[in-house]
Amino acid sequence: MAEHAPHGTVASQRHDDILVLTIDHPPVNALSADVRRGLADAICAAQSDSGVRAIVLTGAGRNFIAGADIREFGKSPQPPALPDVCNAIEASAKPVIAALHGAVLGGGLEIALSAHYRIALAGARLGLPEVNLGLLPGAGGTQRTPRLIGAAAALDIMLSGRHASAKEALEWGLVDRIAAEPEARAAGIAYAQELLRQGAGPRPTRDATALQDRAAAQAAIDAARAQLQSRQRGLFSPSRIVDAAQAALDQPFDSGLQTERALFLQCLDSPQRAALVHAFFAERETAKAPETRHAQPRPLLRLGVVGGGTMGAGIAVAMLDAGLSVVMVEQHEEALARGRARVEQVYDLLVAKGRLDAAGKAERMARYTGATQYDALSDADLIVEAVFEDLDVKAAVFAELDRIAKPGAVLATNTSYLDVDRIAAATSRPADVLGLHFFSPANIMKLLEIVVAGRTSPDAVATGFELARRLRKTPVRAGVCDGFIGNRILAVYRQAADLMMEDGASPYDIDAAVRGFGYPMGPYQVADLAGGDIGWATRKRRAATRDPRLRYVQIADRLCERGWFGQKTGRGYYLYPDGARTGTPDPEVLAIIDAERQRAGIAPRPFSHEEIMRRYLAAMVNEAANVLREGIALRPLDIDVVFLSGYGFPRYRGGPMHYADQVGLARILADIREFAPQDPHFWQPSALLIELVESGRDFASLNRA
Ligand code: 3H9
Repeated sequence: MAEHAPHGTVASQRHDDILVLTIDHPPVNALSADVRRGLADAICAAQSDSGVRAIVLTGAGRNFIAGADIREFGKSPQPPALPDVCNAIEASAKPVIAALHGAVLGGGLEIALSAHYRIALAGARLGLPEVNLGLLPGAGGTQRTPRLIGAAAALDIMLSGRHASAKEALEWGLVDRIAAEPEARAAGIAYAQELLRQGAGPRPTRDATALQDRAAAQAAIDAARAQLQSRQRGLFSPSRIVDAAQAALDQPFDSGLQTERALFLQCLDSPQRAALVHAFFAERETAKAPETRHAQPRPLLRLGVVGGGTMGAGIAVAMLDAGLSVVMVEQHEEALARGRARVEQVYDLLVAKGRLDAAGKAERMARYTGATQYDALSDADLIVEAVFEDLDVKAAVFAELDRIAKPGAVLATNTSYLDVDRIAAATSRPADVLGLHFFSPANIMKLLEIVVAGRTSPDAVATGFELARRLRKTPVRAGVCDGFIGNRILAVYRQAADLMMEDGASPYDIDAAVRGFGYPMGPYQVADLAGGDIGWATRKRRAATRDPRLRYVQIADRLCERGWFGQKTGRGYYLYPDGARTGTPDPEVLAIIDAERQRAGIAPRPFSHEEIMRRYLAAMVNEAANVLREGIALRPLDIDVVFLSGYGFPRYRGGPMHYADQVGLARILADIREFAPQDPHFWQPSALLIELVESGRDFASLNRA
């Protein structure tokens, strides 16, 4: 066995007549310029080394290669380009074997496809996730994949961006075999030795023949194109992916590569690519709150949930799914039985859909315990209270928790609005208290606002982030205020929508404009889905303390007074005849709105979709700037992640702060000043927005600060 001098991030090592090239570029072996150069040099050198008969490519650490280095996008490109490295690998006169483990993604899979043979460990995950970043596979992936596995499977993997298992990859023919060995390097060497014994030579993927049935391939491409409109609404790169697949069918390999390059560069330059890459890094950045750098999380073995309602049950399911043990406490047996039934219902549905088997359900339920006494929580490491949203009720629960919880237990309140400092004050240990704002359904929604109160200790905060990591949630640190980051900003842009509705826009126009921007639903569809009664109760509770200078739009109250709470009552802003899930516009609602306008003395005026969105987003961005200025959110990217993962903001626009930077903060400020004369109290520009515009800065500059 001979050691060669390592090529920077690519180490070469001889194993008899096999050259093993190991990409060693933590954390994920991304294909940065150094790695590309190292690979290209080593492949080139191997060609003239008479002692080398075969080459094995493998990755050090947990992954083969996670793809191109995303941090290089938007910077000036450094040679060699990845497509050239791939071509050099494929052109090798000596057989190249890719030995795959962990993540084999994007450019990483494209490297593997340029090799002549592929062997994968059983746990490898293979994918072309470029679409999630607004891109297409740009190093031959769109040309080699269909030639190797056919157009239908190639389009599936390229358009979904999903990670396929080694087993699925084998079925498709994306890999040649699954290794018996536990380690990729050894598996690669053994496979190379076997190939050499058989006298196997290079087998370029460009010559693969899975597109030979042209009619079948064309049918798959046509079907994918037909689905673009419904499945990939508003996105730029999916249609380019289909174009590239068409080129794979129509053009010789080398011109197909050129077409792919041109399409890739279009995607690379698109604002969607910039927004999606921003979202990718922002989601990783939010997990790094100051407390997580300096404090250690406390142990998290036994968890408790107080309350078996929709939220409590959803939180329990999220914990059980993460392999944790949960004790649920309810006031009495009946309520507890309902809580348990809610948990079971979730699993029964999954079993019915074939996504979970009976054993999986039993295994989860075995970690669930119910109790009607708080004492059952005495050895819990972390307890989440999820009872009725009322300060007094919650304070009473916390007084009980204070009595029974063991020293050091983290006490969390799942509240969407309430003052966590006051809840903490109900205990003798406010340092252990924090807010964990889950979103409904709690076992599905990714966002978790971690609300840090005035006296919460850093290690309690770190424990909240650790819980989020275990539950696979996207955590965002928030400070205490009414509604924290998300709901506080939501209240303001919802108010902007209500004002427009009273001034002349119909709820259907507003919803259509918001959907047109890329949201899955408009605000009135969301209201109907959530149920109008909850908001109505809150409004009644707050009536006495409402700022009299703010215009109060009463339309929602008129609907609620009629018992029109949305989908669950068959009508709200929309009609839902016979339990329909999609609503139809309701002329009676329009008549009620008209009557309200008359009562308020407003002559309705028309609103274009463009104006609706300008107002909706200006209100959102302005309040977000206030939230930042007050330190409720630490950075603009935290706000972006809240809206992307919890409020349906279109991901390809990067979140409200990224979007505002794209539009230009000066323009947003000008909009607010233009709207202000009609409603000066509502449209008050945030001091931070003014400051940024005057100093020529953007929100992104605060992410770097
Ligand atoms: C592409 O390949 C284009 C080509 O077709 C054509 C080119 C011409 N680059 O997620 P984690 C960082 S496009 C740079 O927390 P996990 C990440 O930011 C690419 N950095 O770990 C984080 O840094 P930090 C197609 C990257 O174990 C750290 O690594 N590929 C990249 O939960 C750990 O990441 C993809 O889209 C990268 N490519 O998950 C795959 N990837 O510690 C993107 C990660 O400073 N990556 N980082 O915060 C992933 O999906 C996940 O990171 C992965 C690991 C599954 C690999």
